[in-house]
Amino acid sequence: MTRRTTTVAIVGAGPAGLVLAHVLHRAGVAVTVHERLSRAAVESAARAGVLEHRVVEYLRVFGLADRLTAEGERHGRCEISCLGERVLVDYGALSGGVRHWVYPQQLLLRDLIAAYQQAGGSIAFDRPVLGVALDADGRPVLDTADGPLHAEYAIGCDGAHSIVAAAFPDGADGPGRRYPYDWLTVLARIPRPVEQIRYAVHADGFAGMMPRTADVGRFYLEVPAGEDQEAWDERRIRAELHRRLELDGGDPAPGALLETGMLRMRGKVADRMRAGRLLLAGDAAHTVTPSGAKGLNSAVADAADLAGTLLAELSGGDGGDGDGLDGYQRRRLDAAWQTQEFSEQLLDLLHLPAGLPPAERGFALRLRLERIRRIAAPGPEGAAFALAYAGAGELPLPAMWPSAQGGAVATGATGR
Ligand code: RFL
Repeated sequence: MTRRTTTVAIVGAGPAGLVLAHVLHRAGVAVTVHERLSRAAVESAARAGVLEHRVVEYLRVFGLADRLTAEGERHGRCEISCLGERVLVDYGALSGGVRHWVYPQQLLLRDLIAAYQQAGGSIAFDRPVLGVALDADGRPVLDTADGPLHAEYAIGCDGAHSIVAAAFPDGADGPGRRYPYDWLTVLARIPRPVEQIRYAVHADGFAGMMPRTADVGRFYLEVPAGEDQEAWDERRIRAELHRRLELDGGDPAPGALLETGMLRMRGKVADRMRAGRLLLAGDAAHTVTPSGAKGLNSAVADAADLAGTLLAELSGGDGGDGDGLDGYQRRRLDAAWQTQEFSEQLLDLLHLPAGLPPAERGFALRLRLERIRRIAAPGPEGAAFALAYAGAGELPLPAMWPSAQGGAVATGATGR
């Protein structure tokens, strides 16, 4: 049997794996991508949908944002309601023009897969990687249904239960938090688009409404941690969304419920993203709650940094043992903690402290309203929130690609 080899073996065709594969492949690197699910399953799972400014600017450079920018919507405002007051946060203005794009994750994946194939790349769908070992030289060997695959580098873009992370000799596990609540998630038909993200801070628990497409919206309801989904029938979900979001005639009320689920609220950051020639990107290294819409964006930001760093390593010919990949790990772990901190602040704002006696809820809500007004007002706090929320700045491009803005090539440190 012939020995199967590749330079970079990517495990997982989610946002991190596909962006990384695309950039490396376009630069002429031999890449394999293994995905355990079918193409149809990958292209149909509804998850995130709010894309940061800098992520879209990065995708544009590689011609990966055409459909997104044609069909997606720009969003620069959100509303946070509390004690009957709806506070408009015009983060597009507070940030000096930085806004989100709204485009569902499954459509982005569809575009990324099509573009990768068009560029001559191929993805092994329905092909889980069953294990990863290291040979005598520390090079990864992937166990696949088609036999062993020998690689120079193996990249775990394989989500929260990463098989590549499991192969780290000293483990990758880092600190995590299980929040004292979960979010019931609802995907529903809506009669008109959600014009802006709505966060409702409410005595009975948080509720949220997020845009996805013209006729589909994403809704969230805070429920006790470990809550059984059976406890929430359609009538109860609708009634609670109406009450907590204070939906009125001007709001897109949820129509047919397309999907409901229970999101177990957790945050986690790995202790390391590199062990020799094994590397992690995206959810494989860090998971964050959807409060700040950062999961998908962080995954693409990891992929962007790793693509440039790997290309520099490969062209430097130092066999991958130089500082470059440690630099990737350092920058992206710092970024992961910044993202956790941002999302945690938002969670603190949106939820009342666990176990708060009913008599003290009014006080806690009034304090939150104070903070919401500060975020919405021009000034340092509003600007800091707006810039972090909308994802200001640039992701680093590999040295051989011109910057999206046509200015200097960015190769240095990444922001969050
Ligand atoms: P992904 O997207 O999880 O992709 C990992 C891919 O790896 C495959 N895989 C394997 N393939 C081969 N062999 C193996 N052994 C494999 N093990 C796994 C998986 O099938 C999968 O295709 O990770 P990536 O690329 O890091 O991207 C991360 C984002 O997808 C994620 O952060 C967000 O989707 C999180 N998230 C949300 N984020 C938001 O910002 N807003 C949201 O509303 C939102 N909703 C969600 C979400 C995540 C969800 N999941 C993971 C439970 C809703 C859900 C249901």
